[in-house]
Amino acid sequence: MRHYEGVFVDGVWRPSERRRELVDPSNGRPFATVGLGGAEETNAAVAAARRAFQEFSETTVAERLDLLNRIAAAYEPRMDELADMIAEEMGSPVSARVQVEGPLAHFRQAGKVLEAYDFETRIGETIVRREAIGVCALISPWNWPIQTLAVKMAYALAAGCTVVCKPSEATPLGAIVLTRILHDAGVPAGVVNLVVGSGRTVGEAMTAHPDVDLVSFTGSTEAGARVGQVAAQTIKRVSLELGGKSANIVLPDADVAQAARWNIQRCFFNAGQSCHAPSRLLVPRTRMEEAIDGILDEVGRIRMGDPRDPSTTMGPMVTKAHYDSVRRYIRTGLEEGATLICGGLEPPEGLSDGAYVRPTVFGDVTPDMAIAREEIFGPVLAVMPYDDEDEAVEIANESPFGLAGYVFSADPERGYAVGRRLRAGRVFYNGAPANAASPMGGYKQSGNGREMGIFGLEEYLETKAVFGFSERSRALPSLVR
Ligand code: TXE
Repeated sequence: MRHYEGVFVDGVWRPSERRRELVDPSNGRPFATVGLGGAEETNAAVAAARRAFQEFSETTVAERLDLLNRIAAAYEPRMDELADMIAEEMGSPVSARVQVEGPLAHFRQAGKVLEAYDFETRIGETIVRREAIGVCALISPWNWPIQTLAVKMAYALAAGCTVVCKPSEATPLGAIVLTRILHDAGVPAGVVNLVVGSGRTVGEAMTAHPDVDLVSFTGSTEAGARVGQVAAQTIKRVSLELGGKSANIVLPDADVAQAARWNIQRCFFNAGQSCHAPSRLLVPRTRMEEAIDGILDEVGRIRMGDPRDPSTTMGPMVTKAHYDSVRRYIRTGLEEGATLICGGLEPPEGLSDGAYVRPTVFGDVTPDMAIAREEIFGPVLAVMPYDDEDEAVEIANESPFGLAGYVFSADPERGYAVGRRLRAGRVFYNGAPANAASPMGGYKQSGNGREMGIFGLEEYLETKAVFGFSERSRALPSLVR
């Protein structure tokens, strides 16, 4: 069994007595252990980040840009290794290349944003400066184990912040390798620190720490609410990217079967373990048959199996506990009286050792059902009929979440008009891809703040107004550039 150290402070890996066993979800077998940190290691990591902050926050844009470029160059050749690691620790198939290609795109994009960003602007005789906020705690989940952390790291470093990272204790290996890559790329000691540990101990110790200026958290709404409460004691800035129950409204003028096929691909990507998953498909009541044809056709193309096999398109759930939770929702859907279109509780053939759940689609789902309201975070889709556009928008917005929305229509004007009415942070028209420069974040209980692009950089910046410098009197060299 391999062993990994999980505590990296001030440029040094620290051995730890406490260990956690990591289990391969495709076969239930333990394959590695990881060293865990606690409150003491968290304090040491925050202290190292604080010491490093003064110098790092005064680096020039050109220096930080060079650093981001070196990180991207060091990361790129490691992508195959990282894809294998994600397959092993969380079960996302190696064919899901975006899990490892996304982080590269985000390191590069953060560099582009940094290069073009104006850290000083003017309001009359006032100079408005944007400065690095300070020491940041970056807390990430298991479902996109590298990307979620890489995005936070990229923009925090671009801003000139120093960081203490805590990946999910269920999937820490990607973060450990990422930290090694950053170290190899020349990130100075103390600028990036890592403490693997539980949310309750390490996560809360970071959040409560008076020397941490910002917490950027991605995870469940429950844990996000707790982060907000704990952080309030020290008035730190909190950026939250939380759960979703996103609706896809297929308008009557769309190719309904095609939209339903796309929905299956998108919703069941990463076995449904993505916060943006379109897990509610809203179809005109009179067009339901076309939708079901498209759904069954596309579900038939899914290849479940070993995530290391390049032909696999769907792997297991991340852990046995999560597998149990997803299956509880399937049972609830059956008890609530939804119609099972495909899937269900039966384990997929030949895969009973792993945490595999059949791709499951429920029809005749009504807005009051738990499977329509709660985030399941597995391969379970709720198909909901509607009678007119207003009703579709109402159903879509009738959710405590507001992360993403999807609209399919042959008419861009109509699609845009519906998109404007959705209470969600991102709206995708006709299945358009997102781009790395656009903001990501949610309305309502899907979170606070935005990641990525200019908006993502600004999360890590404080704003200072400096009065008394007219255009002419100011011959000061910029402190930033
Ligand atoms: O998440 P947690 P879990 C949703 C999804 C999933 C459910 C539970 O519905 O089924 O959450 O997953 C850290 N202070 N999402 O239990 O606990 C934790 O250690 C500080 C959606 O795995 O939220 C980990 O690093 N940190 C989501 C991270 O939070 C705390 C992605 C996420 O774990 C903490 C993941 C605390 N009090 C789950 N408690 C998305 N937005 O995509 C936990 N953590």
